[in-house]
Amino acid sequence: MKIYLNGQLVDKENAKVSVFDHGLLYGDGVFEGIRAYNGRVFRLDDHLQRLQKSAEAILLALPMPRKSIEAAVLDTLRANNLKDAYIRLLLTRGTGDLGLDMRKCKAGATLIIIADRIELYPEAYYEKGLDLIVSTIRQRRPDQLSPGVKSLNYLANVMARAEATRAGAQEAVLLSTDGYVTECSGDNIFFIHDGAIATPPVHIGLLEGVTRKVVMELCRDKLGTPAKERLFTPFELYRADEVFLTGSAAEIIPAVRLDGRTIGSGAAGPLTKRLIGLFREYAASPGSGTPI
Ligand code: PXG
Repeated sequence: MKIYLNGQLVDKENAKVSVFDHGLLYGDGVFEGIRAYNGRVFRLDDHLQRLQKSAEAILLALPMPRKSIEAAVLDTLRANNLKDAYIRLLLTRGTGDLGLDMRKCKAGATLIIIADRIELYPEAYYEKGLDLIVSTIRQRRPDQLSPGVKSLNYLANVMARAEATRAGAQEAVLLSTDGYVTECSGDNIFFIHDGAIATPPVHIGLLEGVTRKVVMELCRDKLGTPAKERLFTPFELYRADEVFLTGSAAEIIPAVRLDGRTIGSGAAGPLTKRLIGLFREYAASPGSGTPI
């Protein structure tokens, strides 16, 4: 396996970064999780735009223009002969000293691109659905580091996911400090009630998922039912007809239980199933990504 590391494709064994990299010392960096389907990198422009915004938010300059990062992603996929893949792009502050001061990271950002085979959720979950819990860990407030920044600080999300695992569930819902649903530890969330589709608004504090955006386009253009961005509490999820999560890894996946309470019929609902079909159709179409 070849890994892209600061301008070079190196063997996995040689893909090493300094222990003084602030990405390791402080989680000081940003990342993207991207998919490639059938020889095309899914919505690569959207991912690189989000990367740039995340980097700007933490005062980190891209080490090269966006077009060059795009070329590096494509090169990495070609070097590994991958047509379907999960791509992890990391941009760290780079090598500094043991202090917090980012000015000490003089060599500039570290750019890493890893392209690997995809570890898919078992197909059965797309039928039977996931179990969710409401996490005891609240979403970061928007006046802390914005949840819209896809930073390397994922410990709260990791702990929320571990909480779900301990409860026998697969994902954890993060509430805002005043109790509104924001998103999950690694996915955005939607629900359907009486034919209306809703998802939390960006301003509540969430990662603006690329899959979320595509699903909103599909709702508007293919279902003729635009998803409404609005605040809601877990109570509305309990009584929803359907709940589904979206993310680059999961795509669109139904959720059928929350804190042990059954949602809707307790299995994937009809609109969720339609959206899964529409999403897969779209992901396989030429317009959905950048050719490798
Ligand atoms: N919210 C959060 C907090 C995320 O981390 C999403 C939503 C969905 O965004 P996209 O752009 O992927 O539709 C994410 C991204 C994993 C994994 O291994 C998933 C993410 C990040 C890191 C790892 O499942 N999800």
